[in-house]
Amino acid sequence: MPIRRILIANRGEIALRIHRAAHEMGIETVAVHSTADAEAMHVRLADHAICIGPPAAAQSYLDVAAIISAAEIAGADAIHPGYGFLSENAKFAEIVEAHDIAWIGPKPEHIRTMGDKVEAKRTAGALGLPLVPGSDGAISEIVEAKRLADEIGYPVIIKAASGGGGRGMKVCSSPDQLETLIKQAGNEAKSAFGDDTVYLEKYLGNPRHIEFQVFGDGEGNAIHLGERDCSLQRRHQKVLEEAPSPVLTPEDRERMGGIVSKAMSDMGYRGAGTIEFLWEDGEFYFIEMNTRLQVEHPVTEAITGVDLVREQIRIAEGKPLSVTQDELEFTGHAIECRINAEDPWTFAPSPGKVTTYHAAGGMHVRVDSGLYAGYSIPPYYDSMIAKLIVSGRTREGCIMRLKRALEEMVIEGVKTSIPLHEELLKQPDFISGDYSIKWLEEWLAKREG
Ligand code: MV4
Repeated sequence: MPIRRILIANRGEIALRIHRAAHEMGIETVAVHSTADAEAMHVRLADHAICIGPPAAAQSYLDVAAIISAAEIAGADAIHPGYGFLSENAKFAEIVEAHDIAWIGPKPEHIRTMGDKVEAKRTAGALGLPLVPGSDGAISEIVEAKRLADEIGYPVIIKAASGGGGRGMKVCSSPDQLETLIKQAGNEAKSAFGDDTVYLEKYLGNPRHIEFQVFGDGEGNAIHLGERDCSLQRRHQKVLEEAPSPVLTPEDRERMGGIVSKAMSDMGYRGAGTIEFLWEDGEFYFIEMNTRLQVEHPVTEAITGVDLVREQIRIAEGKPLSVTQDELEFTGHAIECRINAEDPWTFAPSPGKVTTYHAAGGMHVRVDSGLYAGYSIPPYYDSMIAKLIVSGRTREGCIMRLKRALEEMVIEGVKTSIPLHEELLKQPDFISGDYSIKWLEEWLAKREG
């Protein structure tokens, strides 16, 4: 069924990103917004706008009844959830579909499976993805956990089944701490997620975070769009992402890409997904799957030429994938810098009025942002205010262009992470591509000291 009017259940740059894809397809858009976002760019550009509540996300962007009502009132025939908020809420996806509104996202059952990290791992294993050695499912008995940890060797990591994104993890380096840490992890998981289920894995000391972008049509056809290296993170927040990963060969990509697309084909996956791996000593280990579009999707768009949001919308319309694996080519290199309204060194949030705004431009430079001069960044939401995505034929050329583009960006009135990115690009370890998930925090600690 062709889609005619999409309700965008999100805000900021991703709401704008979805609006742009929709308009390029001749589809109308409906923005929903909190009272704090009345002056936001996504509200200004959309064909229709509905205020759905007060600033607190729980009473606006997370309010299922308010969003469904807005869709009915506006006559939207589809909902795109963006990332965050309700994007990985299986119940919401079911409610949308029960209202005969097209859900621009994966099948609810797949969202649910991947949201439970124990179920996700079991499913991934059954589909042939390589796993981190660890417990086969949840830990039920301490003695069992002890035996397993002895077998795989310390250190081990205890993770919450409902966690994800690094929340509720405990590293354990000796048998005498194991029982305490399992109980602690269980208690913390119970109060944070209402679920005390935990599982155990071998702790990888110095891995990279490499994720594969996948797409399925829900009928057994699936492709991969290569990987992104997202190892540069601080407190589980990605800072800079690149594609391809500096450490993979085309053969590695083809081999892992083949494995992930076969897995998605076998499960009948629909829409966009990201399969996250830790990569250490040349081996991949599945950790989680995200059943949504990701913040860093533009680096994949830059090296493949595929509009991922357009692809999501086409699939929700019941159309086939617009490219075959054989037609896909990975060309050049792309890097994304996340620009946050925060102090570049203390990371303290810096909301407020943007007095001057000038976006970088030029060849192979893309800025995804809802900023404009005079806009007031509200204090209630995520601090990411812009993404700068630069591409080039080589990684070296891409880094040079990124430096130039960062020089051009002007955001005044609030503090931003631009100076952090400028310093980061000068670091020899970044330039050589020699960094793991630990590198950024170690570098920041050294700068302070
Ligand atoms: C791990 C790990 C080491 N060993 N699992 C953090 C977020 C969640 N997605 C999984 N995470 C990790 N799982 C094992 N067996 C280290 C991390 C981790 C991490 C992973 C990706 C990117 C940044 C990270 C920062 C700290 C820890």
